Amino acid sequence: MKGDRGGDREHGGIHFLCVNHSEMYAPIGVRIDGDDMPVHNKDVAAIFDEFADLLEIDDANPFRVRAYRNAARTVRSLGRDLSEMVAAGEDLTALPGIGTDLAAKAVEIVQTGTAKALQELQRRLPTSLEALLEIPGLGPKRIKALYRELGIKNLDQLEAAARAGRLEAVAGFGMKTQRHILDTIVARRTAERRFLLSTAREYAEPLAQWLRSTPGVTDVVIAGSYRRGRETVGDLDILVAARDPEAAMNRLADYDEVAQVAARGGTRAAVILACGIQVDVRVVARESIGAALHYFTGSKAHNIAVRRLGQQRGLRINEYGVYKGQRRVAGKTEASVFRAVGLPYIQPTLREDRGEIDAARSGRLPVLIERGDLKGDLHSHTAETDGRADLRTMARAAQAAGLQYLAITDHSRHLTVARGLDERRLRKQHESLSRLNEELSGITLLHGIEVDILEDGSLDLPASALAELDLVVAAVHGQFNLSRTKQTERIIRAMDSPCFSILAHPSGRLLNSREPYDIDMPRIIRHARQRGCFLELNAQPERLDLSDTFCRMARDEDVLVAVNSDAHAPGDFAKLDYGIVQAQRAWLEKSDVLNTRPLAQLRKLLRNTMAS
Ligand code: DGT
Ligand code: CA
Ligand code: CA
Repeated sequence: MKGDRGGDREHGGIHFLCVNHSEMYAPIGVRIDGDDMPVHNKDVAAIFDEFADLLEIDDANPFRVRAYRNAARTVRSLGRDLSEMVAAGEDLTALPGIGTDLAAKAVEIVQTGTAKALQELQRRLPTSLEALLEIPGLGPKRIKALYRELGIKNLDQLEAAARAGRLEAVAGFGMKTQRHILDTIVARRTAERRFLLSTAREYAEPLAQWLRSTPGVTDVVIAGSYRRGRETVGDLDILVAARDPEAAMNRLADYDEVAQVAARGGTRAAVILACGIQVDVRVVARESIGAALHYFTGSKAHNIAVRRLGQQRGLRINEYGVYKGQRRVAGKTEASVFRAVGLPYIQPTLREDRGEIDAARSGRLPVLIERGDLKGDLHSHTAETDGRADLRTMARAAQAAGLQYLAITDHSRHLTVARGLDERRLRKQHESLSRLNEELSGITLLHGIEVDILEDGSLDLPASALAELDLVVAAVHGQFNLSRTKQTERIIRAMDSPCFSILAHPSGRLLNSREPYDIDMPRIIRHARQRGCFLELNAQPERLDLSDTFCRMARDEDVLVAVNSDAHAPGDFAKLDYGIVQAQRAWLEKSDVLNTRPLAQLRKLLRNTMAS
């Protein structure tokens, strides 16, 4: 914010929300015939995935199915705009896994928003089948079985069949699966729709940039839960400081991706973007932007607590300013609002009424970790398993992201879908990695593994093989539905293995699609402290696991947290930003995070987790 230099910049702010991403996210100029919506990489990838799903339901050749899935992954992690490449006439077959046929389809999708072959497939199969794919545990194979054997074509029929107990008759479906499917359908129906922070960002930043380019607009800030860095966002709240509100409103209505103007007044509007996100826009006068920003950043609970403090001082606080009687005493900057109630500036990531006001009052606000504090990353993959790039490329990308060390932690053999490593391949990787380390300067590779925690809590590789490594990252990748006791015991037993450094994505949740598994997380956190091992905060925007509350619990129990990218591609180190925002929401300081340690110190801490 230009007008608020005394505000979040000075105090650190949320790193990624302050960076100017206009180049990366500027709206693109490609137009679809008869429609004005640009096609994003995400849309192309979704169509490739849809191809794969439908082909699989249709019993197509598995190699064809896999080709589409690989293409979807390539497009998703491309890091460049496919539509720009098409517009520039670049050769798409140069991309990994994209042959002539897929390249032609990609061009067709970019230019028309769809593919003829897909429409043919859709005509052949009931389209409502696709909605079934949204139910966790229902893959194309099972959907095919339901369709062929019970004639189930849509969610309603699936729900009815599950209620009547008819699913059990189909091979591969037990009572538990049936119960699970029913629960999920009901939960979906009632859950309000929220968007991942990363998805919100993809749409919010170009819109903000668009509004910024309106003559007379001096400031545009995305407030609300987005600015607080919540893992999911219900809607976007954008504040615009402008001389001419009317011009700003017209500009908003002209935006490419506005699908519907739900409400419009002189200084406020609510629009719905094509992707389904609602955006509330408010135009405010420049002198009250601070007060508006504080108000619309929230959270509501935080606002109420601040207002109460104001009342004790005889102050009235609203979105226009802070008032003593008729006189306005603050509101030009956010910092001035806090000052008026006797508080230092509180960063947006802390504003949840979770103790930040007391901490501010007594001068005990945490000095929050920032992206620049990270010295390394302790969880990443290469093409040896399910990553996209080789050791050297990943090392260079980590270095370019400002890191000094990177742990390579590919999957272990049990995870066959990822071509997990057995002892022999692990040893071979160790040799390549050691050789590469001699050659590299400015970045050091550590050798680890993301080893599967098996159902009984043992690790997927023997201690003798693991003991050769610098660290062991361990994770649950299956049997998500064990009872709470069994699941908790499983993880605790794993932690007690001779080599166990970090528990990766501890709850297993996938935001908006998979619930965390049922475990006693406080007990796991306490056990980690006794064992002297660490917990991960996985920075993938659909994981952000540990959650902010458990992450804060780990801090309170003195368990160091590793903020890891879980990178599968060179571009993935950018995701560390999301992990940092989540860490801030958990009140973490630099000293609470394992991978802020210089390499020598880190090695010592890791060595203590490994059998000697
Ligand atoms: P969301 O959209 O569900 O992810 O969460 P928020 O926090 O963005 O909530 P939203 O969009 O309903 O409102 C944006 C901000 O406006 C909210 O964080 C605080 C402020 N606000 C909204 N309603 C009230 C209210 O009734 N009282 C106060 N004090 N503030 C409010
Ligand atoms: Ca909101
Ligand atoms: Ca709102």
